[in-house]
Amino acid sequence: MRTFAKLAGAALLIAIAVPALAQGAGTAAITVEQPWARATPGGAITGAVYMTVDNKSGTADRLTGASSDIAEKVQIHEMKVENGVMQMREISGGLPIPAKGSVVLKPMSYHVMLIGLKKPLAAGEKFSLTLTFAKAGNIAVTVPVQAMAATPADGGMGNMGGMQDKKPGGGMGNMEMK
Ligand SMILES: [Cu+2]
Repeated sequence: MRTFAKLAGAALLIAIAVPALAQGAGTAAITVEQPWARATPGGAITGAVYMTVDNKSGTADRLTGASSDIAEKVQIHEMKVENGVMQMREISGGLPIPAKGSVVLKPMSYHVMLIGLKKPLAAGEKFSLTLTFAKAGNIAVTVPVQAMAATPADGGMGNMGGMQDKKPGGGMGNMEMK
């Protein structure tokens, strides 16, 4: 029994400590935990931000929008398979955050879309993002940028650039012997 009591005590401590460690932000009702963005390749004009939104209140809320100095426009997006093709689009009416529940924004799922990036997102940098909730109002979060390898979803993107290196007329095939 003593071991169990110890474990329960430890679990309680972790539960208390985690919100403080996770760079959370927000009101008593809504907290935003572990926000992060994926680094973007040079020239990219869009980026995505992920996080966990926790609602401790007994009232449902909605994430209706966001803004940031680093992008011209910020939208709340979802990914959906339509006609066998994965597509993303803005969630009309905002992303519902259930009462006493949480919603995870993650790659291939809900995300905050940065449109018109003013500069690429570089790993190790941070930027601020203001989230707007229907009931909780504005919540500002600091978003750390993680390396592109954070998820394998982008694997293969690098190949596309390489294919355009073959200029017509360039290369050995053009050398003619006279
Ligand atoms: Cu998107």
